[in-house]
Amino acid sequence: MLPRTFVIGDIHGGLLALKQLLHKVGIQPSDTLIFIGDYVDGWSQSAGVISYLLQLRSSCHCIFLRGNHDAYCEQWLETGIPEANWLKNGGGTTINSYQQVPEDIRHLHRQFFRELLNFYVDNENRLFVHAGFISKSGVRHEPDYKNFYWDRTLWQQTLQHKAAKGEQGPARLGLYKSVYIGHTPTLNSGSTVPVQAYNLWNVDTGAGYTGPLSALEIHTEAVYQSDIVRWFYPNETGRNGGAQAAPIIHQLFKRLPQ
Ligand SMILES: [Mn+2]
Repeated sequence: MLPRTFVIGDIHGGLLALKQLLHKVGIQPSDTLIFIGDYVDGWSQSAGVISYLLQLRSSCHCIFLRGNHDAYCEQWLETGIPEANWLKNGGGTTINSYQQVPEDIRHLHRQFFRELLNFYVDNENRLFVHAGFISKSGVRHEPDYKNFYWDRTLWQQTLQHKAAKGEQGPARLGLYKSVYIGHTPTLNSGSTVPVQAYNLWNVDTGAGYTGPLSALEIHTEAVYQSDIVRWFYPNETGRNGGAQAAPIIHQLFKRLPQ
């Protein structure tokens, strides 16, 4: 089997779904896993997700990107002070998940968060970044590193180009062979599977809300998915009250026309 590289979407505390997904993938030591970020906030196992990811590094090659939720959690673990905006965005579930976590483990987690990458460019000029970037000259010229985990313009502009049937996406996409992001659930555009537009892939299939967790193998474009993550946590609401649950589950695994 050729070496495989998987991009894995936003996990948001859904450890049970992550374990199921990796079981379906059948991880080999020769595999590379690129995690797109947002490991925490949502389901009740955020701290457990981080401990699991730390262990996973001994099974295969792992690359961990930084999501906006991870940046909040990192700051809280470093200072003990949670940002108000974090608490409004699911931080409370993460803080709860750390209640029984002893200091020596927290120390390892701080190290994990510190070492997260804001972006990764592989040796074939593929870009992996949690949210996006705005610089016309590429990620190494980005005016504010927070854009890497907060930007929504790259995804929104790409969808606008697609809606207008443009031959190309935003010019900055052309700087890379392909670009992989998470951050904005594909559920928002009616899809429960990773969405490709031009050379941009969005692999956040809304695991924190009412979607599954997804892995995309970048050479074959094969998609692997967990079950709907909320099914693993029947007494929880995840990142919202599940208001979208009915219509989304109805169209489970239906791939939108490209
Ligand atoms: Mn995000």
